[in-house]
Amino acid sequence: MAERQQFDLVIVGAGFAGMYMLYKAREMGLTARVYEQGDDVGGTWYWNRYPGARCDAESLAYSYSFDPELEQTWEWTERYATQPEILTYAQHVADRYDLRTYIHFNTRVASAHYNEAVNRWQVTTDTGEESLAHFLIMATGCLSVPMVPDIDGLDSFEGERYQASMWPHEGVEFSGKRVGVIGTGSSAIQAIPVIAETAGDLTVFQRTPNFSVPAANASLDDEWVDAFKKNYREHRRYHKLGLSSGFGDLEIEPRERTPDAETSDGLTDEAFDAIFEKRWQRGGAFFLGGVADTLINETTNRRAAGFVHKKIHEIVKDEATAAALCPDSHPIGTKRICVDTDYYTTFNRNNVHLVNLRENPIQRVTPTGVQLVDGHVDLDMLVLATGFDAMTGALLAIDIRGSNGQALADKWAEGPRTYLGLMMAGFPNMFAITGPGSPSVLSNMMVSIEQHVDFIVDTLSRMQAKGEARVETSLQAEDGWVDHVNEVANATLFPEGGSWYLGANIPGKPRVFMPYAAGVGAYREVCEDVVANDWRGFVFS
Ligand code: NA7
Repeated sequence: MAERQQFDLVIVGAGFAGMYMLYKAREMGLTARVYEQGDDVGGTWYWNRYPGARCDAESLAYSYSFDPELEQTWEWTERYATQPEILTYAQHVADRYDLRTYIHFNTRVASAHYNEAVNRWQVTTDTGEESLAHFLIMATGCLSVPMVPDIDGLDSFEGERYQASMWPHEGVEFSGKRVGVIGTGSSAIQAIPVIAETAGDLTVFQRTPNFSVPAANASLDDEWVDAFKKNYREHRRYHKLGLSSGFGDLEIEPRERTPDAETSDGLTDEAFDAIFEKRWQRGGAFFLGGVADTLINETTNRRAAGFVHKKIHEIVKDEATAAALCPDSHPIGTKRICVDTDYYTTFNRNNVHLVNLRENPIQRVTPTGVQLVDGHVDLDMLVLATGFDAMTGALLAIDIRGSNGQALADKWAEGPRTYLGLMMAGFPNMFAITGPGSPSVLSNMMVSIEQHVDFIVDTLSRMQAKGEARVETSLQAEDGWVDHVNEVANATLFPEGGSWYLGANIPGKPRVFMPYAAGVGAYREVCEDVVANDWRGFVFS
């Protein structure tokens, strides 16, 4: 057996979570090793290089806040940053803080077993490395395990085949080709308009239509950015504390993003539409926040959905295509709302066709295309934009065992259970960054990542100060938190969405609403209260 290297921390993943954790660990004088599957930093922004990939949170908000100098000197060029620009930013951060020295790339963690006798995590990798870590930090991302659909004959396809989230680094040529895209989630909705520009012919295979709102993306104006940056600290404060789930604010003056109305009750159709029209024009996922109870009140939700349906019918010329693009099987916002550039108008192009799989399902993929119940679509290229095994997929892909050899997969057989999304009872000294049970994917991930890392750092500092060697959460605290997360979710329309938030996109995955739906401000208050009460729910020894 190879000699085990010893570290204070082993961090799994070198995306934005792993990089910030590493930075803070170094600042504390701790030894750390990061293992990363890719050959560079960036996590989700390293892998997701499909055409049109960009963030759906605004660039000035979707960035680290920990170093005021970094945020002042880095220059974003567009309201919503493209994947290449975000990746360049991640690389810049790695260089600026000299992080690469501590990261082993092209290395996948295979197992992590807690050894009670020595109070250490034994970590093994697919490259044969073995290490012993006092703390294990899972920075594995919420959307990092691609979902490959179980469609008959998929492997028989003889044309080019790509998964949106595993896009080739050298790029892909569409011109003149007959391209098929399966899926109409955020990835597809970003990719379809770009592919359509050069493809000879594009067929979109849609099972469930999604709600999408215009991004109103634009180049950032230098003067505007300078004015915004004068108040950057104050903007960040709103992102962290506000109702806005940590997303950005287009305006120069920092302020809380508030809804235009508390409820749709008593609003005339004209007044209701005026609220949403303003937000439609302004662009972005803020659209949904027009009326405060959109995700709670069925009537408000139905009216907001109706507004988008009207927009789709106004934009898409072919009546049958417009009708097929209108989502009618889930409340708006209960699947992640998409933010697009020219998605609906793309269906007015002569080279773009929509196949409504609900009426004409896929029977199988053939060597030359897709066989539908009614007809065969000949293809040169097939793009799978079919999503991810979200939130738990990456954690469960590693053989993680806690006290008494308990496997995380067994503990989570009925769905994920955590305290605050940070720790799991029976898994001492192991933290998950943006784990299930925290705001994570319902928030600006940067805000949530920084908050979790800061919480972990505070916990480690406390342990250093008190000479404590082990921290875990109690079953009681975990049970209470799981009940609370469910209670919050059940007070909303989210559970009706049939989304990946619930695990509903993965056959056999337990249906549990995984993120914490109370918002980043409320969640931060809970965490601060936990710390103020001597880390209530955590047990130190
Ligand atoms: P999503 O949002 O999970 O979308 C996946 C899409 O793929 C969705 O339209 C699915 O339809 C479709 N899908 C999945 N399996 C199939 C099969 N077998 N046949 C036809 N269609 C299928 O993933 P994205 O990557 O777009 O976005 C994920 C997040 O990344 C996004 O929210 C942003 O946060 C970034 P379904 O709805 O299941 O009928």
